Amino acid sequence: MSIDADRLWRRIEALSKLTDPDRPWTRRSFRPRFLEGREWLAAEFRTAGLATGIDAGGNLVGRLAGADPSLKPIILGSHSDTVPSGGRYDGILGVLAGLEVAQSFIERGDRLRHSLEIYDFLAEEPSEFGLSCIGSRALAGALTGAQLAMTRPDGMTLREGIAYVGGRPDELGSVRRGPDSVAAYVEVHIEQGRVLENEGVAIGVVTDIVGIRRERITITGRADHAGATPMPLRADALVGAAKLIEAAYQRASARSRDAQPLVATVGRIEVSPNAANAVPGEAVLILEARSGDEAAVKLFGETLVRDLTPELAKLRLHVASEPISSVSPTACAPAVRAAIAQAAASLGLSSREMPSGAGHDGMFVAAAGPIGMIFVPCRDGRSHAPEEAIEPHQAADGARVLAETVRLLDATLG
Ligand code: HGY
Ligand code: MN
Ligand code: MN
Repeated sequence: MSIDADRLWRRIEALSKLTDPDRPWTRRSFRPRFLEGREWLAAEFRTAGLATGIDAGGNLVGRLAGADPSLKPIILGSHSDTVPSGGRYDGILGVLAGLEVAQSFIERGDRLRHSLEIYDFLAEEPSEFGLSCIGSRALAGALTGAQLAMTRPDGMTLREGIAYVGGRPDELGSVRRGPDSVAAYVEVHIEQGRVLENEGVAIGVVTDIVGIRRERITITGRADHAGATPMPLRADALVGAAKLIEAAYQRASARSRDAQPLVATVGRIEVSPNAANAVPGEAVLILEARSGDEAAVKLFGETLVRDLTPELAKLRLHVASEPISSVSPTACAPAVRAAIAQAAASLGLSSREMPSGAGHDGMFVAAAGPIGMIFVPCRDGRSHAPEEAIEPHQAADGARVLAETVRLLDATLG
């Protein structure tokens, strides 16, 4: 099953040019640049011969009808939105590899039994509304009214955001795929870590996706004059935040050799008044914990805040936490894993099983059917950074394994 590796790489390069020029590579969901990327993608989907449209959840979907309409679809895809100053391949590779596979089947005249659907899922990265995986949550029927009412700093609600990208938030029921309604979902993604590159292995067969919990922690002190306020009288919220961040770092580091390590990150913090000559009165940070150990993820933030509260109280600080999102660890299906491993072997590519420390849309698509993920190495494991890089042959390897996996699943699945 051949694919056109040059066309795949040309498309990756072309999409990466649609970026905020001052922050390569940036295409934030629900922003004009994202819509530019969507317009380009939809045109490529149509050129490839796919019946293309935006579903009510704001996902771009290209569909190739199968020979047996009674069968459930095989879904491919990923996401085209990025983190700020992110990479050119995180998500983009999966959407364009899916497109390449579909187009290759069409050009070869290979009629699959199952229909093939290629998704660009809306807003897989944490959006300005605070929530990630918007489009795949919609597919799983997992978007709540409270989430649709979430706002971003300019006041737009997520409901309005979905409409802005062409979705129909009042018709989300039409997007939902019930349990066992999808034959299989397979996503190609860069590893975003160093294992494959360090071991010189071409393909990662993902076993499971870690659980992820995000919460907003607000530390409240008192804004004061930075010069006239003696140290013993201060209630400096940023000092409290620093203690909490350090404790989170130490506690997670102590677990880095566990069978199921836990990682914790505070990647986002807002300080007010945020002035060089004012004692910070408030610090709002987003704490994220991830692990294959669901209980550990659930408890991490809770115990951290509980344990730090007395120490922060001595600094005249109050600390409160509110949950933002929580996703359980997600297993990849043995049948899909086996097909990926068989596909890699038939192409003479080395492979190894491995967990995903990154989150993906498959966490939600799993509600509708069996999922699998194909990892390819990325240079020095870098991702969510402009340095993110892969080689053309690695993109081609991922697409070839995807094509062969689709062929195997199409032949074996009911
Ligand atoms: O955050 C993640 O793990 C993914 O890259 N969105
Ligand atoms: Mn990402
Ligand atoms: Mn991604």
